[in-house]
Amino acid sequence: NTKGFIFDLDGVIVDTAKYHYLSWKQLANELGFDITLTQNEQLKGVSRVRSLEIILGWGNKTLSEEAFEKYMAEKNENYLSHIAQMDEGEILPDVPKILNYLQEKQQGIALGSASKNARTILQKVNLFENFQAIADGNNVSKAKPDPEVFLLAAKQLNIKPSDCIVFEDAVAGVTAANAAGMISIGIGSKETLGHADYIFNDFTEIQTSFIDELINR
Ligand code: B16
Ligand code: MG
Repeated sequence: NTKGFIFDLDGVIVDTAKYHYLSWKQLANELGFDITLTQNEQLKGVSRVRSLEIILGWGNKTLSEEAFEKYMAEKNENYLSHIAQMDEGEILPDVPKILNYLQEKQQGIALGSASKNARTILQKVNLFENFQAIADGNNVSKAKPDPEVFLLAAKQLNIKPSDCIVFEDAVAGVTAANAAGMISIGIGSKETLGHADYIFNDFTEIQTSFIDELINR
């Protein structure tokens, strides 16, 4: 029995949301306003372009196309300077345990992330080799909640969508997984991820017996 297990990156494998926040905050400050951690929640799983659009809305700012591109590049440069400092210590608890278990059980393992920096981050935390397929912000045109990124991951694994399971921390990500016809597993709180098929606070709550159930269903 081979299933496809698709992992979101930010908020599931590593907590890069804090670095995205620092970089967006700096940019907002340059433009003369601030953004809060609560506002940052709304940027999770959202593409870089869409994030800047949302932030500009909060600050009541409009930018020329040229300035928009400049700020996007500047944000990413700043973000990459944080990423450069990352190592294996930033992998979220029990993620390696689950990845190793899936590998042992010869399951398909893929990444389904909105980030264009996904490969770099996986390499930094030394998990690149654990993934058979990577669908990320570089190979999709429609962002989550569109299911494109997860459907692409399934295709790369050569496993049909109904045999795939998605781990997601973002509202838009769970919606995307559901729209793809996959089993959705929310990593986070019941309040925000109530539309997921299963919800856990983090991977320490996921038993290997549960993984077995998913494999054999
Ligand atoms: P980048 P995920 C998403 O990653 C982040 O949650 C979101 O905050 C970010 O804007 C997006 O990636 C794009 O990232 O600027 O690196 O291309 O959760 O889908 O893994
Ligand atoms: Mg995420």
